[in-house]
Parts: sequence; C-alpha cells; structure tokens
Amino acid sequence: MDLQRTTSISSFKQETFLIEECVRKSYTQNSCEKVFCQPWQRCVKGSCRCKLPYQCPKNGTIVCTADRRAFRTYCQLKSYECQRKMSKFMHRGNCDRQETFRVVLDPENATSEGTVKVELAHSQRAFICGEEWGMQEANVACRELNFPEGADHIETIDTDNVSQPLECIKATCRGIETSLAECAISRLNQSNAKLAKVVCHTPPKECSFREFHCVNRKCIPLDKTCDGINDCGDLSDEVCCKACRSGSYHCKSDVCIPNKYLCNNERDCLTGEDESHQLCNGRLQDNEKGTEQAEESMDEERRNIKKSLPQLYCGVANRTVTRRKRILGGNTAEKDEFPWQIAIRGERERVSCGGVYIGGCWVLTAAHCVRASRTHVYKIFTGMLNSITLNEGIETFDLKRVIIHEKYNSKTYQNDIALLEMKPKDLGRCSPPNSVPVCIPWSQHMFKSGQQCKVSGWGFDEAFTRQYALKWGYIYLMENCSAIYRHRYFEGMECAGTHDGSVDSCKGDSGGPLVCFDSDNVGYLWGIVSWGENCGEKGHPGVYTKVANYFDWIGYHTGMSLITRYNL
Ligand code: 4AZ
Repeated sequence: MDLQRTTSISSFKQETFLIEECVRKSYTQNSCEKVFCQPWQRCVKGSCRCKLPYQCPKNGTIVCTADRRAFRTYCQLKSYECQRKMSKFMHRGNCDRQETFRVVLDPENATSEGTVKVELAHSQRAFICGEEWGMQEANVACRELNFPEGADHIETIDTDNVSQPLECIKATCRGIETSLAECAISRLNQSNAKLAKVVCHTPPKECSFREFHCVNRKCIPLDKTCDGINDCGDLSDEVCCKACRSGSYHCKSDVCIPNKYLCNNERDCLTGEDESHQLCNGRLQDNEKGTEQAEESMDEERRNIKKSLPQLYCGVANRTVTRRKRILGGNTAEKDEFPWQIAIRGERERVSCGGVYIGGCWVLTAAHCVRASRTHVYKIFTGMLNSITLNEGIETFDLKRVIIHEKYNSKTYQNDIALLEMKPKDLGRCSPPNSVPVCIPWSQHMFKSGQQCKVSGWGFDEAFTRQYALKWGYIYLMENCSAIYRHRYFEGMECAGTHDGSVDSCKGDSGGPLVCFDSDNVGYLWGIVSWGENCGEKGHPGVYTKVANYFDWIGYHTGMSLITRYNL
C-alpha cells in the first residue's frame, strides 16, 4: 500500500514535465515523428532507417576508421556503421597518417568504470578532464567501449595524488556520436584539473520510483528528464515533454533541445521554431562566436551533409496577405495566395468540391466528393479564383484515375480521403503553371491544438449562399473532437474552428485544404474539409480528415519521393 502511494507521488512529480501517453509510445532519437533523422538515415514509416552508402551526397572529406579503412565521405562511413555497427570513425583524411585516437578506461583492468584516457599517436596518452564532462560525452565514451546503452552516471575525481604534469583533453559531443573522435576535442594545459570518470551501463537493472525508464532500459533520475540533455543516450528522456527545464527549449512536437541549439542555423524542431526569425533576430552574432570557439568536430561535417541533401519544394505561396475581413466569416483570396487550391467540377454544378495540389499529377480531396465510376466526368481547375468570371491563368485537367481510400465509409465519413491523378498535358506535363504543391505533414506532432491555420474554398457563406470568389479564413486546431462529436468521431478526424463558430468551412468547401504553416511560413496540408454539424455553429466545429495519418497511404500511391520533404 505504502509503496503504491509513493509511486503515485512520484508519477505526479513526473507529470509536471512528462506526457504519459506519449512516454508509452517509446519514442527515441530514431522516431522521425518527433525528431529529424541523421543525414545518413531516412524516415520510413516513422522510424529512421540506415541509408545505403551510395545514397549519400558525393562531396565531403575522406575519413579513416579505427580499423584503418578509408571511406570517401563521412556520410558513407556513418551509413555503413549504421548498418553493420562496426568501423567507427577515427580521423579525417586517408589512413596513411599515423594518427590514432583510442579511448580506454583507467585503471587498465577496469571493466565498466574508470577515468577516461585517450591514446594518441606515438603512444602519447592524455586524460579527459572533468570540466564540462557531461552525460552526452560519457554516453559516447561508453558506446565506444562497447556499452551500447552508454553511461550509467558520471563523476569527476581530484588529481591531488598525480605527480607528473597532466595532459588534459576536453571533449564536447552532441551525444549521438559512436566514438569520442567525432566530438570536438581540445587540449587543455592544466595541472590541477579534475579527471572525468564514467560508470558505463551494464544491464540488467530495475529502475527505482524516482527514476525514468529510458527506452534502452537504462534508468536515469526523474529530474534529468526534459532538460535538453540526452541522458538516456537514445533521447527518450527528451521527446515527451509538456515543458522543458531551464537551459532548454520546448519544440512544438514536445521535444526539449538545449538552448545552445537555438538560432544555430540548423533546424532541430520539426517545424523550425528553434530557428524562427522571431526568436533569432539579433541573436546571430552570439552564435557565430560560439562556433568560433568550438574545435573541429564531425558535427560541422554532419551539418554540411544535411545541407547538401535535396529538399522538396512545396508549401510556398508567392503572396501572403493577412487582412482581417469578413469560406464563412472569411476573406477573399488574392492571386497566388493559395497556389495549391484546386476546384473540382462534377456533372452538374460549376464547382462541387475543393481539392489540393500535392505535386506531380496528383490532387488530394475528400472521398465523399468523388466516385471512381465517374472518373471521366470530373474536371480539375487550377489557378482559379472566381468560378464565374473565370480569371486569367486557369488551367483545366481531365482525370486518369480516382483512388478512394480502401477503408472509406460513406456513412460515417471515416477515412474521407481520395487521390485524383490528372491526365498529363502535352509532353507529359502535369504541374500547372500557376500552382505550387502543398507540403504533406509526415508526423502527427508537427502541429497541435491551438495552432492557427488557414482553410479555403468556394463553399457557402454565413447566409448559406453560394460563393463564386475563393474565400479563406483563420481557424484553430482543437483537441476535444471526440468529446464534441462522440460516436461520430473516429481516428483520422480532427476538429478545427473558432470558439464562437464565426469562421467555418461549409457546404461546397469539402475536399479543400486546411493548411498550417511552419516558422518559415511553409504550408502543410493538415486537414481536408470533410463534414460538421451545420456551419458556423458555436460548439460544432468543422471536422477535417487528418492528413498526417495518411502520409504512408498517399506516398504508397504517388511515390514517397513526391511527398517526402526532408531526407529523400
Ligand atoms: C458539407 O456539407 C460541409 N462546418 C462541409 C463542412 C462543414 C459542414 C458541412 C463544416 O460539405
């Protein structure tokens, strides 16, 4: 009984930072729903998988491994290592150089704990000193010593009893390296330094109630979660955080990153808020100083590899207007504001549904908008603003194919999503000149409730009259959809609207886009207009098909490379 009580007290303490239902999903640094994969990996069905060496960018510097094999690039070595768990990095350049870098524990007979000694060329030896020795570095050292889970904990010890002058080395790691040689190494000449000591993790161990269970089965003190430091070594202590402890920053995806990753020119949060103009204006100088101080490490090489990977062009509107004026309660769209908006004309009406251009010959819409048997009847309009006066720049396409989700239920509107394949024009061209594909979100964690997004379409307005001009409005993602719509809510649906119902999608908007924007203002198709209890009613928000749920389904039909924004 007593034990149970203490457990619940500890889980209460834990609750202030950790999100329990998220913790249950066992996310790690390999969960691309939460974090970016390494550039020598790619994201497949939510997990980072090793690339093959030939999938690496061609340029980069030659590197030499600890077993004296030369690789053309660091990326090639890391992809090889990622697959085979062997051949660790030793130094830049080919293997002719008589340079070594080997980590050993001291005393020599130590198995899993000791001070950390580095063997350099010509049997030189140096100790890692205690200054700035942290769990990230210790995890790397233990990994190199064949303790795959990394360190259990760290200590520093005094060197009073050492008589000879000490050669001291400082290591600064990102925490994902497999060898200390990949970290930023600098020599310090200090005689009275403390030495870095590590206790590497040796399974098995039961976690106590004051500890967090890492996914790799290590235990770390609860107060080391959500602090931006990768204590677990697999990042599982940083990826399910309601908030972050001081010294770290909270990404919208509930991941904590160290403050030093802010405004460092590398996107760490999925939607880039760690590099947003809002946050970084005026901070740049600070960070340039930071990189100047850092010694040469493979981190810089990693960033360069990341930069040289191809990126998909999507989600960029050539014009963004943020007027507020009176879809329903919305504004009138201007040219190039919604370059992914599609109009679908059915048999009778002018525009029966909206759709969204996602690249190639592909358009997404709601399943309830189309029937496979009527494929030849539909006409796709791109670049349309007004469905009556028919502005300039409109192009029409016929359809080659209609793919309705296999599990679409026309009674409940479950899986209300369909792909339309347009018939290419001359020379196989589909991409309409006035269109830009919207990006497809690959993770459910990119945007969450409260996020402001844009919905657009030619649907009815508040007077329930048909609209001829494309209209749009700001609405907000909501989390309590299942509570609002009860048995009519299903997985793969999401509610969005305003608290008073003043802005809403309505009849005729179906199949059209609900687009959310990252911190670079790149648009992601978060929802497809699906249904709702009436229109513009307080307490009855619109229901949208949650596109992130269908990322794999879309990619299966269109090809993954059409919709994979990062790490092709
Ligand atoms: C419709 O009938 C419809 N307020 C679309 C959206 C909403 C309601 C109805 C959401 O196509």
